[in-house]
Amino acid sequence: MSGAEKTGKTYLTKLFLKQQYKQYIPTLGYDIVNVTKNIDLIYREQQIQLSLWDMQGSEQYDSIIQAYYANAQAVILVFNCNDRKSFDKCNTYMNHIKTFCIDYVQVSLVGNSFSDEINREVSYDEAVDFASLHDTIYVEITSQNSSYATIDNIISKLINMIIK
Ligand SMILES: Nc1nc2c(ncn2[C@@H]2O[C@H](COP(=O)(O)OP(=O)(O)OP(=O)(O)O)[C@@H](O)[C@H]2O)c(=O)[nH]1
Ligand SMILES: [Mg+2]
Repeated sequence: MSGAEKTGKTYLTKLFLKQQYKQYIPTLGYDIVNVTKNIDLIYREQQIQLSLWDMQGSEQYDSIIQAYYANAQAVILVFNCNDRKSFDKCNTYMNHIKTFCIDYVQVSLVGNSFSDEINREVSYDEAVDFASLHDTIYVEITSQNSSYATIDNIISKLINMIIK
């Protein structure tokens, strides 16, 4: 889980874990969460061990964080649709992913929109274009679909792409 500050990386991680998270607590470095997950494969259900890394968005210690990309099989790159700067920073994150991750890393771009639509600073089409430029899928999370099912779907799809 990567992306700029206050884009909702910890929020989405907690949503996936079905844990409450209201007050903003900046992530320092990273938090690792290990979960067992049942995943539907074509012929059968399989249990996998998932190690989810919730990274800090702050640029402090950025160089240390980059080293951890080498271990990632998938990256969920999060920006805030109401914060243009967080979208612009995705360029840098994509460059980091290309430089430090394994070649076959799976990436999902997530636009997290938790303010009113009137405050939107990044359009859906622009985000889709950026994602396709980088051969990734784009998913938008708004207050209407901000649920366990949405984040579970994103993570399940990535796992399926890794296992394929
Ligand atoms: N309602 C709502 N609030 C959100 C959502 N995403 C984030 N927030 C709030 O926005 C603030 C920042 O969210 P975090 O998840 O801590 O952001 P972060 O990307 O982990 O930030 P860093 O750890 O500093 O990189 C918190 O107060 C969250 O409760 C969302 O989808 N819906
Ligand atoms: Mg955080």
